[in-house]
Amino acid sequence: MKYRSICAAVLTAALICGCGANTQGEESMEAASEKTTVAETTEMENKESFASGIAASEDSADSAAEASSQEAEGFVLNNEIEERCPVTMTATRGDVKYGEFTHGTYFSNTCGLERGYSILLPADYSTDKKYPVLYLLHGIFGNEYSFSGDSSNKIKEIVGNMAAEGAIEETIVVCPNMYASSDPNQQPGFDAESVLPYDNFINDLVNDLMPHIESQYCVLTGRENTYLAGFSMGGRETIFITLQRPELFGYVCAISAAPGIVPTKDKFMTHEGQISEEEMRFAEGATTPEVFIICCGTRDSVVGTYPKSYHELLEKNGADHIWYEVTGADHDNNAIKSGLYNLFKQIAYDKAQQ
Ligand code: FER
Repeated sequence: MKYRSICAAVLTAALICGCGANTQGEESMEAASEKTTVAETTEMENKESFASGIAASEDSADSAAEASSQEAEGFVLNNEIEERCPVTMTATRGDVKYGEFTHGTYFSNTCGLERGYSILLPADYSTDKKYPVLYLLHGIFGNEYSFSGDSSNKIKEIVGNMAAEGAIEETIVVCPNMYASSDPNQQPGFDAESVLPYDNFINDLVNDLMPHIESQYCVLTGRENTYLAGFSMGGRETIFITLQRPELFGYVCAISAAPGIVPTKDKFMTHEGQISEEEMRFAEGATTPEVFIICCGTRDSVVGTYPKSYHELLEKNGADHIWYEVTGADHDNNAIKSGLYNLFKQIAYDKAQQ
């Protein structure tokens, strides 16, 4: 199924969602920054929070009120975006066996180094079966442990519960280290040179990591079985990689994508841009993803309205995608849980139509 720039009709709070949309640019980023001084200072002091979506406001949305407002029955197969990942999908269920993260390494010809990744294999992973794979990209200052080391993102539960319900196939999740530098001492930061290894990750992923995963694990190959998602810096690279290599990834979700795909200046740095605004499109005649989601919290204190601006550029340039906002979510796990849930839900729906 293909979508033409769907501004998703969300199940809840569509009106609030519209009001929450800020105008793009320095001014709105600054305004957001003033409003969230305390939270933001905490964010800046804790680099890990950038990488994995841990934010001060995180627990607010998992309130009892929210839980009780959610439908008690299980997963309903349709193609509607649900702003919040249902608590039934993040819950640890007694009758479900969840996978565990392990760590592996591969030699990256791109970087000339041995590099690490975390991998979530289904609980009953068997070499007699083959599984689809999600490549999940962390935020700035992160590494291959950013997602696996944060149990509050509920990745294991969301994948495990949706597979247990029969909505999706059991799926392998690979969390790479996205900082693809050939200098083991290079450090990420908010300047052009320090960001370059993130933009180099496309080469490491396509030429080194994907062949490694496909040769070492029982994975289904091809775009219909290869998914890509990322948070913040990982969301930015998710969009960039998808536009460059749309034939490789059938199902994609960019969560709270960071600025810098196209030229801009935000409160952190000036971005030369990976591509021009005109290039924010799929090449003529390209095979494009079946599902391409771009989403962000309405209260994102780090990337502000940049994800919305990506949606607007893609729409202007005729690139199919789904855009939605997560009401009240900051730069945090609420956005991550929502994005991952909706990605899997769209995969479930799309595959059920085939
Ligand atoms: C920026 C703003 C946000 C930026 C990166 C981020 C490289 C990433 C944030 C994150 O990953 O959480 O200007 O420039």
